[in-house]
Amino acid sequence: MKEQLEALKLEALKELEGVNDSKSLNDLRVKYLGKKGPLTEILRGMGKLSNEERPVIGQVANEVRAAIGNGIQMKQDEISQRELENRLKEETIDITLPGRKPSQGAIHPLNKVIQDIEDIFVGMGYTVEEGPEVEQDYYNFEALNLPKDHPARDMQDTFYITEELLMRTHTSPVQIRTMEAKKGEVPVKIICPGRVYRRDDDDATHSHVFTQIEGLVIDKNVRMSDLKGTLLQFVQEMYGKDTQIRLRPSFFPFTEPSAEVDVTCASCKGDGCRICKQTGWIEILGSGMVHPRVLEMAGYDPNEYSGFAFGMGVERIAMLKYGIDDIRHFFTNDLRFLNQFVRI
Ligand code: 2U9
Repeated sequence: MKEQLEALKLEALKELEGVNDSKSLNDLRVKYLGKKGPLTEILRGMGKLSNEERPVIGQVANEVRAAIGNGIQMKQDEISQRELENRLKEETIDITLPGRKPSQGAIHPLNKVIQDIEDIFVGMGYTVEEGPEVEQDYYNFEALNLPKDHPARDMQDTFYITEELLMRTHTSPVQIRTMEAKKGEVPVKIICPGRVYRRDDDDATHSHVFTQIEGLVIDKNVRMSDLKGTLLQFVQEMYGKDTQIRLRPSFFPFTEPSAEVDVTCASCKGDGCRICKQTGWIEILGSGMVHPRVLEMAGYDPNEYSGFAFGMGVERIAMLKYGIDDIRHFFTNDLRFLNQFVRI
């Protein structure tokens, strides 16, 4: 029986040499050490041995089982190590491959220009005020000296919601609301950015929705020269120190006197070109001294206080600054357009 056990050991260890994967190794374990294996069979027959033989054979059987078990364990370690190495080799990541560039967002050019204009006026001591886009007739028209029969109230020009409610046609109602809230207190020194709406057919230079920034200053002794100095400071910060302005007489119902403001053409430096229609000047602002009736309606005594106001279309300012030829580019969100402004 001892020889039988030794032979079994040799046979198992020999077969083990040829095993190279986990499944065959497990098959071998079942074959030699399993319940139906030869070793179990031999051990089961030990009862028939004499008392002298039993411990000797028992010891040999245990040694054989340990030897086969150890061999299997060593093989298992070897296979596991090899399988791990193979997996690591297959799963290696090529860190030299170039990565995918994440697309980067940016501030919309229109918002950038609004921020720039706000910064310039905040630097001059103004605060920024906002108000509703759906507005009452009183704030949009009546309080701005545009009485019921005024042509600017025409259904053709304004988006009416009801007889008394409309989409604001300018940001001036924000100034009226601010004056009302201050109850005659001075100074008023505000700019009001926001979207405004006009019934217009859209083309390269017109949009039925666009952005305005208006400004208002009210105090004692505010004069036309204050308006002119303020606007000169603004355009020189916006377009460069060598920019000049000129004021042309104009008419608005809410200002008297009123003036349109031109800047020297940055493209031709005043020589005349296609952009300034050969004049050397480009119109960018409307302005004037606040009409005494507007002051009075909002609670400011025109004999004690005066003020100036101005308004500009932000898209137009941005188009001139960046050489954009179509206002619709601001609203169509074409990435070929927007990507040009990622780093302005
Ligand atoms: C109050 C009093 C006066 C605001 C003004 C303009 C002149 C003006 C246009 C420029 C281009 C509108 O965007 S645009 O089409 N604006 O010409 N706006 S004075 O005057 C006010 C505002 C509020 C209480």
